[in-house]
Amino acid sequence: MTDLPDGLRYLPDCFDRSEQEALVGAIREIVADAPLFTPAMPKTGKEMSVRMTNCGVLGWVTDKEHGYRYQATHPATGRPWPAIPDMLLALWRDISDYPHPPEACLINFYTDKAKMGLHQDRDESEFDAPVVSVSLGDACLFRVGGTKRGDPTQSFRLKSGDVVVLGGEARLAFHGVDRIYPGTSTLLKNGGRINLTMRRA
Ligand code: AKG
Repeated sequence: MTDLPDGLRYLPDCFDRSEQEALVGAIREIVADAPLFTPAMPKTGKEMSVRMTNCGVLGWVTDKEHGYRYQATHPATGRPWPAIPDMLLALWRDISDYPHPPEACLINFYTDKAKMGLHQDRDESEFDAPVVSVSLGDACLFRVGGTKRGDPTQSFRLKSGDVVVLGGEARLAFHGVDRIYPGTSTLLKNGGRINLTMRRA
């Protein structure tokens, strides 16, 4: 890994194995209440390869008709999102350098074949708070560039328990997930990767 963009922090091994197991337990409870759904791109309706859900007072959703947005309820159940687990709120307090708690925590589930194209997180109403992202389960190849789509990018591997912070000048950096490395973690019984992304909405 060469020079990371200013404002991007890579914090390897933030959560040890027992903490990762506790987080997975908390996520299982969230998913029981707010089931994973398949998001679809605005206008085309093309389905994304990840499945997702949320916790927090707001959740990020997308569908063909209404596009990218935050809303207070699950698109299928109509219920409010479950609360963000305390362990994640504690992480935010420790590392975000932001005085208010996150409003949203997006939960992405990647199977072996899933990926996420290069994009900016810019559906939020303010960009002064960072995006704090936790990886669990199989490792992935994470790509990050600059704030313009054509800027050079670099890729590095994220493994279970790692945290990435996109703040400051990197808050609007393009980023994505090129691939999952199957069989690189025993944390999730059936394999795959979970990404948790806390944001102010
Ligand atoms: C997003 O949800 O906006 C992401 O970029 C997720 C990145 C990841 O899975 O590490």
